[in-house]
Amino acid sequence: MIDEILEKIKQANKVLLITHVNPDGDTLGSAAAMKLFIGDKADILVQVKKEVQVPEMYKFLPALDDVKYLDTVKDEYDLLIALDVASIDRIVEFPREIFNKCANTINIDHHKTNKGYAKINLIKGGYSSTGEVLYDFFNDAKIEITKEMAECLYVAILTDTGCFKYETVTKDTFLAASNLMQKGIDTSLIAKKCYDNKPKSMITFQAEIITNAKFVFNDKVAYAIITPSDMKKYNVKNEHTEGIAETLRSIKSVDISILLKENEEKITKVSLRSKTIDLTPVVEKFNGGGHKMAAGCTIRKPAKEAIELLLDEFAKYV
Ligand SMILES: [Mn+2]
Repeated sequence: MIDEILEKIKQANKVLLITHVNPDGDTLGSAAAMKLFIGDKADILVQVKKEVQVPEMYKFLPALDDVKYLDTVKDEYDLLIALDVASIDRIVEFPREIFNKCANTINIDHHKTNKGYAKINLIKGGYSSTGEVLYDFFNDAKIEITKEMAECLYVAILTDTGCFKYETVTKDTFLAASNLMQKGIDTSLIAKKCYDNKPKSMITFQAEIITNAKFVFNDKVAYAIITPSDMKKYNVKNEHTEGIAETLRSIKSVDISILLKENEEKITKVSLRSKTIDLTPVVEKFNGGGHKMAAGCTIRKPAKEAIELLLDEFAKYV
């Protein structure tokens, strides 16, 4: 499999590295590391319009200063590589179209729910992050990980493990982090850039959303709803909702936290977090995916109706 992937990369004239919708540190860090390895013939696709830009907190990553956006990407690639993209639904519109018709597609991921939608699928279900999958890939392929690549992989692992907190973390994850640190990266500075670098409006916005959260099933389940008017009131971007579900889960009594984001079309994007309950059977009912304790789905109903459907499901568990 590794040789096959290397061969495809070598043969390709132009490579598109696809990150998932609502890009996070894992998908962006993994794509950036891959771009640094492949070089000039590779472009990274960030699935937002150009005016929205790469999430501010990840702009410091090497290789993310010049990326393609949904409105600037063209059909000019003979190899597409999806990184950290759990299902084909996490690629939208035009890029999904070109992905489906391209003869050479690769899917590198760590989601257990990934069904292997590409021609070549390197999926290590249960790994901490796609960053760790790539770390193994580079080592197995005897590709030297440079300091810049190490920074990207470290951000991928750090952010996808909630700072090495989640149960997906193994001794190999720490070993990978340790080896990446030996490349000379400043892990303390990276953590500050990822976590202590938020705009004031993000925190005041989140404070209001959290204040209005609801608690049900004896405070075991917490949920918060965000509407387009909330977003406008604080003038925040999509990425500024990151962390709300985790904050609600950090409450002692809460096992499951749910963040519902309703858009202008009354479609609701749902992010779920749990402490002990496996979320995957529930999100799969709504065609979503993810991990046991961090998953998501999209429900084509207003948030108030979506939460009723979800609570009906969780009534069976809590
Ligand atoms: Mn990931």
